[in-house]
Amino acid sequence: MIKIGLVGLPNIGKSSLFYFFTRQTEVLKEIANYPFATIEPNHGIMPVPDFRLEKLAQNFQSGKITPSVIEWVDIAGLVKGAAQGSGLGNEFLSHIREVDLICHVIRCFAGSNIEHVEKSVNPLRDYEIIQSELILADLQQIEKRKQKLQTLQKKQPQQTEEELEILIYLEQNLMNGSALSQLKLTAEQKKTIKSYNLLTIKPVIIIANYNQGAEIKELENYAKEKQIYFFPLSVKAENEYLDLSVEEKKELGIEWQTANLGPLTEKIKELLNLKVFFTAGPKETKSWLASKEMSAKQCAGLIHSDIEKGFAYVQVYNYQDWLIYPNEQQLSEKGKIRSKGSQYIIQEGDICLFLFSAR
Ligand SMILES: Nc1nc2c(ncn2[C@@H]2O[C@H](COP(=O)(O)OP(=O)(O)O)[C@@H](O)[C@H]2O)c(=O)[nH]1
Ligand SMILES: [Mg+2]
Repeated sequence: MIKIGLVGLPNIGKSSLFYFFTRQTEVLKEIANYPFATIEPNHGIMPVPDFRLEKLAQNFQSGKITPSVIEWVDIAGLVKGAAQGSGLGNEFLSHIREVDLICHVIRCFAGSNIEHVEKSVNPLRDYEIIQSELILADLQQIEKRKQKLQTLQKKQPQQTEEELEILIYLEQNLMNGSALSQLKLTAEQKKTIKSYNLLTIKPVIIIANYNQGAEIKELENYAKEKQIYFFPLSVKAENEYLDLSVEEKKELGIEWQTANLGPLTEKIKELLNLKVFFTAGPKETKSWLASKEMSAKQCAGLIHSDIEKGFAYVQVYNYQDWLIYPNEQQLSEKGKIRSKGSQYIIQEGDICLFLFSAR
């Protein structure tokens, strides 16, 4: 399952955001106005919104709708000096190593009643504090590997040379303050450095926790310049009005406080190179998240290992075609239903029926 880590300073709304995404009530006791209310990471899942799912389920009169899910990880706050171990920094940084994508959560809301570890609200400064700690942690990791290779160098000069060159290249960029995700690395280079489990190589998004009137422009412009996806959200208000409908919110004049998670999850899909395919029928309509390059047989394995093992073929048509020819007879007449073998690469929006022999 795809894991996304909520990363930021202490006491800025990470656990509140985790609750908004996952509705996991156990975290409520950790939403508190003091730093480090969260120590152990919280894990929870969120359904990926997809308007196509509802439409398909209606068509098939499905008894059940099951959206695909992603996992959010609420990680303890980092402080200045985390990479040197301040505030249990090393432990918290190690929790970030386990996620696929880093979601920087930045406090933009004003209000002196909520303690700020840096004593003032300054979104861009806070982002840079966290980013520096991630860069420092990567530099340490690279230094360790370099030392190891340098001792090996005398014995195996050829094997170590190429890797050392990559390490020096990464090191230089980190020392200039660049995250490794900003570099264009070849597939070969990526493979070499995969085992170091670096932090700044992970894709990044920013969530600005703001309220009405909060100053977010500077951070937003910075994100734009660096081509980092920027998503403003008013976490506290969202949680307060969680159960209100849009109409009820309109009556209260707070309809602006409904975050549309569609664009956010679309961006996550794009950054992690994911696609969605569907299985649909009267019993259940489901959406599935898979890596873009996954074949029909591999996708079948996401559903059940037996379907992968006994894979015969997949009967497939695409959602876009279904919109134009909304029943199987028309689809079939137009040649839009195809039978594909195990190596077929499932496409975004494919509606699949996997056929397999039970063994
Ligand atoms: N005024 C205001 N307070 C917030 C907002 N988001 C979170 N808080 C408060 O900030 C404190 C810390 O929130 P929490 O979610 O525990 O932050 P974490 O330490 O980053 O996990 C709690 O008292 C929250 O109620 C917000 O958007 N506005
Ligand atoms: Mg917390």
